Amino acid sequence: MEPVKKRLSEFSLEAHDLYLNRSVPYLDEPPEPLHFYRDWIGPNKPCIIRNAFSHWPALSRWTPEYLRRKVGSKVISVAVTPNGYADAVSGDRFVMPEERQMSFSSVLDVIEGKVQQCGVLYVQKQCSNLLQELPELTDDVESHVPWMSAALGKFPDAVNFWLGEANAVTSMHKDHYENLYCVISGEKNFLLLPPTDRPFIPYGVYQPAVYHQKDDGEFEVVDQADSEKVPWIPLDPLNPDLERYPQYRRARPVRCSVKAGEMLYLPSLWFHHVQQSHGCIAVNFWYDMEYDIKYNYFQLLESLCEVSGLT
Ligand SMILES: O=C(O)CCC(=O)C(=O)O
Repeated sequence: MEPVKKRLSEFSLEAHDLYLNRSVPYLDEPPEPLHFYRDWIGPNKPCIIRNAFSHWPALSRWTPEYLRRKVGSKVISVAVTPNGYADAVSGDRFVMPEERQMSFSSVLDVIEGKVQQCGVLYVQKQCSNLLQELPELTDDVESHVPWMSAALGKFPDAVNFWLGEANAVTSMHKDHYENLYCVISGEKNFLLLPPTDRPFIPYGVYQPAVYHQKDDGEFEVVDQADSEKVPWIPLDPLNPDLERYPQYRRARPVRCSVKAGEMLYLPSLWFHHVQQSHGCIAVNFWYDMEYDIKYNYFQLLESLCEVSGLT
């Protein structure tokens, strides 16, 4: 193995041996801001925090009946796909969902099995959709997480609302956000990989396209001819094609299940793949990462992967 490649692989193994946990640890109460910065944000390690939002009315209020009453008539953006995979590689395309405007109650009709729908629905628009599209629900949660805002010295960039069917999957990717992911009802299953496993994670560059459901219910894939190609991870970590991507054998994914009332701290630049129980509801907070500290470090890792041909 060439020296840079070899060193990158060793670096990843050392990170696992020296400071990463084999499973995601639990904290039993919300932390002090300084302690959280020192123990989790700085070292960039995930953890699950219990009792961090037990005071939110949403935990007991957000039943289908309450949501229908409060926001049933609101029109919201819903991602619709034939197979549950929005923003994912399919063949030689990076395919995004059809973004459909639907009333909240018609989404609930599908989730509750009252109406059959061809295609998979996921309310997942990541533009602070809780504040933008469902402001009537904000009194049931908080607009930020006070100890996180204190630790980082800023408010979140986005507060997102998630509600989806069991087969709605989020394909593996990473974000430049410190993510506090709160499950209100149901369960989310995360598969996580640290940024130091980057040498084992394949990337390709794909023509972007969007799904479109035709009048007969069938989906077609429509190329976005004018858009630039998108770098994305073609590998499905649930069923990795190791013949094609043998380097993934060396990756060490960590799985965790985040249950109602629990909050996952998902550090910036960690790769994640997400599944959920049917009708799971979650709210998450994206705090922009600190570019000068973490970003430069992981950007260097990215550049080394590129020069050594590990893309
Ligand atoms: O809940 C999901 O399906 C995806 C969450 C995610 O990717 C994120 O919060 O960055």
